[in-house]
Amino acid sequence: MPADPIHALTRREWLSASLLSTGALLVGLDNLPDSQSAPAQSQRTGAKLLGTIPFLRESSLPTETLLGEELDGRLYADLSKLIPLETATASPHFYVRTRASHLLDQRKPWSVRLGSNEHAVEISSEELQRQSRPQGLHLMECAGNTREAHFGMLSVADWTGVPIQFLLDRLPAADAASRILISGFDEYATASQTSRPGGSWIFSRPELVSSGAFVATQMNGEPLTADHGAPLRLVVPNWYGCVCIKWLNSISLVDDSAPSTSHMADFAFRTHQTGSPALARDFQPATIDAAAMPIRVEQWTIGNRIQYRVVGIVWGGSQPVKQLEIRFNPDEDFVPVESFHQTANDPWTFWTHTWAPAKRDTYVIRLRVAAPQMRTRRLDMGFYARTVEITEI
Ligand SMILES: Nc1nc2c(c(=O)[nH]1)N[C@H]1C(S)=C(S)[C@@H](COP(=O)(O)O)O[C@H]1N2
Ligand SMILES: [Mo]
Repeated sequence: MPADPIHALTRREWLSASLLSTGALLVGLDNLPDSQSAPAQSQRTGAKLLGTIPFLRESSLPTETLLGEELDGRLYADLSKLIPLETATASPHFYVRTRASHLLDQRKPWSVRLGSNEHAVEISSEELQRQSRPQGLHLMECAGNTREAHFGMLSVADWTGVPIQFLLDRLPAADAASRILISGFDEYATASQTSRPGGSWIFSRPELVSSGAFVATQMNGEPLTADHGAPLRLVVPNWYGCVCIKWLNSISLVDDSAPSTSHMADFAFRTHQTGSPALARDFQPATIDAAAMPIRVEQWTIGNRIQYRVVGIVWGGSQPVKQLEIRFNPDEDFVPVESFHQTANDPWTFWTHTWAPAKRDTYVIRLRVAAPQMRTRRLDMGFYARTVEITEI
């Protein structure tokens, strides 16, 4: 029997056991060769998955359930079910922040107005469908992705759409105008308890183009759903979701002294601006810093020994993280995450860490990136720390 049986599990043994425990069996089986015969218990090492330990101090709000309507509508993804074989979130489980307005008529033809004055032109959603190409897997995270939401305002989709340059090239020229205002349909039948209507953001042209922004027509090979912005939405890889304007209906030029939109003001704090800049040009790009969190703590048994395995994700930033460190409670030291290798910062990367808690206790699990030059503002403030209570060791 190996000294550290959980660690000695092959990747496939661990995956099959995790699949069984997370109820992801059905979605996972297709991708997992001969997993039908794979046991929740490893015959080779005798390690057996008992279940997962819930995170404490979060909320009792359900995940994967549509809550509320229109501007207050939400759906929190269930990150605890993620398995490394599935890089994209199934569309019905992709988080929702703001549901479609009851005033939106999905049957009417849709177009995007390019420009704002008498020279404005319209481009139809059919034309954009025709121009659409695969844009790859990209992660989206709401800037207001909180503990309350089990940090489930974070998902990945395989997108199809049209690079933003295609639309910028068709914008009628406007004197002295240097910034780009992108807006969506935002009229609602009911008043919101939490948000102001007005999904729009102002970008500089280089920011938009260099981020790889595109107008999405499909996610995961299907047309966008109403709640995800049908028929058209903006996607800006590596920027917070608040800039990914849904129900996109207008792109226009504004001048360099254009005031910030109300939507920008609402998200100023959550996108780490200094105060709430009055002018759009004083906004820093709303990019996502490198971040990491545990998504599940698995409890295993081998013979009469209990062991734990922490499973997590890393995302955001502008380049891959080389070394990730984990700490269980402030009085312990950060140690390198045992199994972690990141080759691309978008969409997300899975990591695992075997853990033998020294005593029965409540533990706060924190991650940090071992690279002082990398900006990790949310990790630094413990934003994604998660708490578990260990009652068996
Ligand atoms: N028109 C419009 N677009 C919008 C919003 C909005 O309120 N109105 N919310 C934004 C926010 S805050 C986020 S996080 C993303 C969420 O996209 P999703 O619901 O498809 O996950 O949409 C963005 N696009
Ligand atoms: Mo958001």
